[in-house]
Amino acid sequence: MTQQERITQAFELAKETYKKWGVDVEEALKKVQEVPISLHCWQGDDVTGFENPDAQLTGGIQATGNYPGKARTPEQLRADIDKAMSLIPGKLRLNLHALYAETNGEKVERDELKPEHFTNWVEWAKAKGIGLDFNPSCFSHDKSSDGFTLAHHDDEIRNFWIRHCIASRKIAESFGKELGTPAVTNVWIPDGYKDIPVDRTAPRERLKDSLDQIFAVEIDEAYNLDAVESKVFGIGSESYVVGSNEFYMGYATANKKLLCLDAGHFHPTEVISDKISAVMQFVDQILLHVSRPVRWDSDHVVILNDELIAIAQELVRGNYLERTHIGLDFFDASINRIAAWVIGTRNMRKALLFAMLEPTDYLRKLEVEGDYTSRLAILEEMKTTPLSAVWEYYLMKNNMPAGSEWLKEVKEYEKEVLLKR
Ligand code: RNT
Ligand code: ZN
Repeated sequence: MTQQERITQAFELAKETYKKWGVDVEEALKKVQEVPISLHCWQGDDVTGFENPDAQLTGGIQATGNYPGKARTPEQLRADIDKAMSLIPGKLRLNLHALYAETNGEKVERDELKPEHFTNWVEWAKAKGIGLDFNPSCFSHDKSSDGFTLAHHDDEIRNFWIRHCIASRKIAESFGKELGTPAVTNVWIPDGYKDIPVDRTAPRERLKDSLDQIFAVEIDEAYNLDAVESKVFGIGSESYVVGSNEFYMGYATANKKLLCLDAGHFHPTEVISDKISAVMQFVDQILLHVSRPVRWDSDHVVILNDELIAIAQELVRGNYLERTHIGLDFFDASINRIAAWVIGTRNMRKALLFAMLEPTDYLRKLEVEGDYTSRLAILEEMKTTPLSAVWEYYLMKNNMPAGSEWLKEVKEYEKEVLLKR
């Protein structure tokens, strides 16, 4: 039996199994293919960017490990992303940070960045037919060295970061215009205190004012959508973070902005899967930073664990996919970086497929009837349905190597390209 025959046969059997549950597999495959997932460029170089190759990553985030072969030039990074994307099925976007500007060796301050510094990225995205998303980079910079940016007490510094965020929104607007799909621009800042502050109010007042100024510059939502990302703590800001959940929840609701939920930005037993349906009552759209915190906001590669599945289930069951922008946010420097992208992004897509292969209406009916016994039994049953047979077939339809064969390609690329850097 050829591999193709084996995969097709297993798929046909799986289809029968799902049919018994009233699930239309073909429909799920069509739907899952179209959900955009925004790949984060920063997994490729440990959040270094091209502004200063020797810059220290600051802002309370950390990429640990020194696996060889990280991308050091825009060309290398794009080649690595190309490689990763060639192994990830379904619709993708790329999420860029301002740090990834190309300035031809010229020093351009962050508040002076312009769309022209991203021309190569736009041309690259155009050629691939994908959209771009964006982030102002409010860290790894002299003017953020005391841990404050948009909430800084010094107006000169605060204004610098305000100008950077406005410049970033304009760059994102140009992406939207050029690529025909709005860019999501996400504002995340590290501002906070290591130890217990005396004044929790003033920094929050300043942050609110900064955001008001940033968003006062009108940009058509057809080109750019603004998101704000909260956090509970960072390394060096353990006691107080200005942009907390309550702060941004309030801000996004009051100002009709997108709320970004990062899986690693809450207390360790809190999960974002439970927050989706809550915040969706008050904001039109959300951005997700799908990540995997291990004991802290460690940004491990996303695996197919309970929380990832729960996130996907919430999006599918709640019919929230149209109002959700799925972005990834992890950076592991201890393993092959391309493999990290492939594993994490495939898992996000696989979780969505899993959620789409669920007999949700039936489960809902059991729930309403109060038959929680059957609800639990069937949810457990679904965990061992032949998802992998459907997944393999899906990969084949996308002309991608089956099973873990993609790994051979990545190892080959490592030998031929990464290790020669
Ligand atoms: C930091 C935030 C933020 C960053 C990226 C690089 O805790 O999660 O989203 O990870 O912008
Ligand atoms: Zn994040």
